[in-house]
Amino acid sequence: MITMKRDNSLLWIITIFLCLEILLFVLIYYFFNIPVVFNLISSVAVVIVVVWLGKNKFLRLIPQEKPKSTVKWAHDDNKIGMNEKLQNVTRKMRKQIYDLHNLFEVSINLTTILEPEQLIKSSILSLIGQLRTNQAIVFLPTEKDPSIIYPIYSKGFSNRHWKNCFLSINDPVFQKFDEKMIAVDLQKIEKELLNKQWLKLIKSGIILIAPIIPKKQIKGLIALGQKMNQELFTQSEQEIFSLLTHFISVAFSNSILYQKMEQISITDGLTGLYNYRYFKKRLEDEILRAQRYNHFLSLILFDVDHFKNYNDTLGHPAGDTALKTIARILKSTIRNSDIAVRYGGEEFCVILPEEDIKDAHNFAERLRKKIEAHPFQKEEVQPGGKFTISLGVASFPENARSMRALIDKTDAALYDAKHQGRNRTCLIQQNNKK
Ligand code: GH3
Ligand code: MG
Ligand code: MG
Repeated sequence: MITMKRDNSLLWIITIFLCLEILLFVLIYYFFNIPVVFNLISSVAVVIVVVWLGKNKFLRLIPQEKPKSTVKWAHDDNKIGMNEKLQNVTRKMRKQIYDLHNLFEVSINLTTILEPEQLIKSSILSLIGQLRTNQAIVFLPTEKDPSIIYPIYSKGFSNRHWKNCFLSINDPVFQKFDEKMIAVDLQKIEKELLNKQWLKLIKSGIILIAPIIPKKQIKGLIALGQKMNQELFTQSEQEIFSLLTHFISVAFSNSILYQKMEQISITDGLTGLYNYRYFKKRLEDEILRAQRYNHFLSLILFDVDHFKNYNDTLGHPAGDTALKTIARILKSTIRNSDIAVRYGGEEFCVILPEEDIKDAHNFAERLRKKIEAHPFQKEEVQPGGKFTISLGVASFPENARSMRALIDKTDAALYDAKHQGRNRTCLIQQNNKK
C-alpha cells in the first residue's frame, strides 16, 4: 500500500540556517556591540514566513510505502492469492461464454439444415470441433425396425469396429438417460454393460454416449471417442455434449418432419404414387437430362375403362379400392428409375427415362395384361366382364421435342386407344394430327 507524505527536510535546513544566522547576529551584538537589531528582526520575519509557507503551500508531496510488518505481509499474500483466484474465475467464465456463444451458433446452424443426412454430417463435425475430439459416431434405426440402431455415420473411427454392430433401444443402458439427457461415460458404467455390443463400443475407443431423443423417445445415439489431447472430458464438456445432442435431436426431428411434409406435398393421398405437381417438375427435369445426354425418354398415359360404370354400380369406396390396386400393380411393374404418377381421377402415367418407344410399348403391354389378369372385386359388372385400362405411348425425341408436345402426343395416343375399342395400347402415329 502506498501513502503520500510531506517532504520537510528543506524546511528544516532553512530553519536551522536562519536560526544560526540569528545566533550569529546576537553574538556579534554581544561581543562587538554592533547594532544588528534591524538584521535580527528581518531574519526572524524571514524564518516565520518560510516556516508558514513550507507548512501550508510549497512542500512537495512524495509517495511513500507503508512500513512493512510481518502481519501486513500475510495480508498482502492473501490478496495476491485472491487476485489469482479471481483471474482464474474470470478465465473460466470467459471460456464458458465463448463455449456458449459457439453452442448458440452451432444450434442455429443445425436448425437451418432440413435434410437429415446433411444434418447428421454437420452434427458430427460440430461435435468434433466443439469438444476437441477427432472421433464421433451416430447410431440410427433403419425404416424397417425403429427399435434397433446401427452406426450410420462416423468420423475418425476405423470401419472394422462397426461390422455387425447394432444396439437395441430397449437395452437397460438407455434407461440411464433421464429427462435431462446427461451424457454417460461408458467406462464408468462398464460393469453394468451386459450386452457384448457395448463392449465392442468400449473396445473401439468410445468414451461418452448421449441419446438422440427428439420427443422423449429414444431415436438414436451419438458417441464420442477420445479427446485430441488424450485428456478426460471435463464436467462442463460433458454438459456441452449433452446440450449439443439435445439441439441435434430437435433439429433431427424437424428435418424428419420436413422430409415427411415434402413427401406428402408430392404424393397422391389415395394411391401413394407421385402427384401431378411432382410429375410436371420431374418430366421437365428428365427431358432436360435426355437432351443433355442424348437419351431417349418415353411417356405412358393410361385410363381405366368404363370406370364411371364401376363406380356407379359398386359405389365410390369400391372404386377407390380398385384405384389402389392399380397403383400397387403399377409399382410392382416399374423399374427403380421409372416414375409412376396418378395423373388425376382414374388416369395414371409413367415416365420411363432412357426407354425408347419400343421398350415403352412393351412395358405398356405388360402392364395392361397384368391389370386385365388381376381379379378386381366384382369386375363382372364392367362391359366385357373385365376390369381393363387403355394406354397411350409417345417418346422423346422421336415423337416430340418438348414437354408440352410429349404430353399432348401421349394423350392423343390414349385417345386413339379409347376410340379403337379400349383395353389396348396405342403408339402415337407420326402423322397423327390430334
Ligand atoms: P372411359 O372408358 O371413356 O374412360 O369411361 P369412364 O367411365 O372411365 O370415363 P369418365 O370420365 O366418364 O368417368 C371417370 C370416373 O372416374 C368418374 C369419376 O367419378 C371417377 N373418379 C375420378 N376420381 C375418382 C376417385 O378418386 N375415386 C373414385 N372412386 N372414382 C373416381
Ligand atoms: Mg378419364
Ligand atoms: Mg376412364
